[in-house]
Amino acid sequence: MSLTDLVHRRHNPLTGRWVLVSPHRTKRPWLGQIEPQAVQAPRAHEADCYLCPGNMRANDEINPNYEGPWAFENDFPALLVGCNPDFETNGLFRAEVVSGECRVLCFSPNHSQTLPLLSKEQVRAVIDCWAEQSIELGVRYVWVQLFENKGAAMGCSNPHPHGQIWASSHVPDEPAIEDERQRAYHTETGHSLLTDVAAQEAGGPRVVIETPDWLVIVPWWATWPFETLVLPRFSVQRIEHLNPAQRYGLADVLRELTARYDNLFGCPFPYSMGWHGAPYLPGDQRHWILHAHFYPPLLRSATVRKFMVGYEMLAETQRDLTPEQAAERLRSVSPKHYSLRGTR
Ligand code: H2U
Ligand code: ZN
Repeated sequence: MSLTDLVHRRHNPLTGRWVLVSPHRTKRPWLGQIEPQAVQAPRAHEADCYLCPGNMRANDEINPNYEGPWAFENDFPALLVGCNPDFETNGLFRAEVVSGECRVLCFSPNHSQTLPLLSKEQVRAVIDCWAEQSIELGVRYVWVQLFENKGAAMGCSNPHPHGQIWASSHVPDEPAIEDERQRAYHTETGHSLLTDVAAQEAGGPRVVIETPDWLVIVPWWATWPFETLVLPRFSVQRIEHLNPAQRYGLADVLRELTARYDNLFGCPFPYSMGWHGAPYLPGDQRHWILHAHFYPPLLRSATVRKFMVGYEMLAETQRDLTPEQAAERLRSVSPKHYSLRGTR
């Protein structure tokens, strides 16, 4: 009997959490391929977009006529530089003061070009920008979170392709758990946890993209239906340590992954994605392996999403589609974006 026939739980070695898998529920008929939606394609420049070059932002500043990726200080930052630490906490109700900076990173001046529609050179420039920002902020902060929120379903109101960068004086919860788990695994085995995961996954049923340097998998422990993990097949701790060839390779992998996502339901696929590299703490960080998580909410079509509610909020996360089935679907769609069909 295989796991596909059994209700089971899978363990996430990166976080220690479990996910409940109920594969029998996917025996319901699959609605099949959904045609691309007839939505108005955005223009290359939108007069009312606060991220387009030459336009005005909420604080009356005018954006420069930038030509490549461009980062600016978020006008409504969630973190502030150097707060006054002089305050008291009491008993159970602990607190700690946090200092940080938030930036917005436009991937390109073109309002209509999401990651899969950018050229390899342009995505490489975004990777370079992520690396430069990490170097600069990593000098002052222990954690630099690079991320992209894409689509209204993920609370992103502006379709202009952009990400965010939040740097903080503390290591936030998710990376703190990953740090602890990777460190414990390294101490116990002498190996890096994610290097072992990549080695075990290569050529297997959860692979979506495999190149000599990179692996994209629907992880064994995925909680979102089409969640993926981007893993290097070499030891690297931070994005700024990637060499030029590894960056070019990664640019292609990101373009292909995001094109496959869009092709799945013929729509701009919403997701939150972000990079996890070693925290900027003193000492050996050999236990860390740089990786990116993609968390897309869609389940069955451009409009049917998974909600993390009820059992998920109160007990543990649950999924129907197995990670192997999700990987199979992502492999079965074209690596070429639907809007580029007919082009070379
Ligand atoms: P999303 O990626 O979640 O859509 O956020 C866009 C960010 O842009 C958001 O954090 C910032 C918001 O604070 N922003 C500016 O910095 N200036 C503006 O003029 C509007 C929005
Ligand atoms: Zn724009």
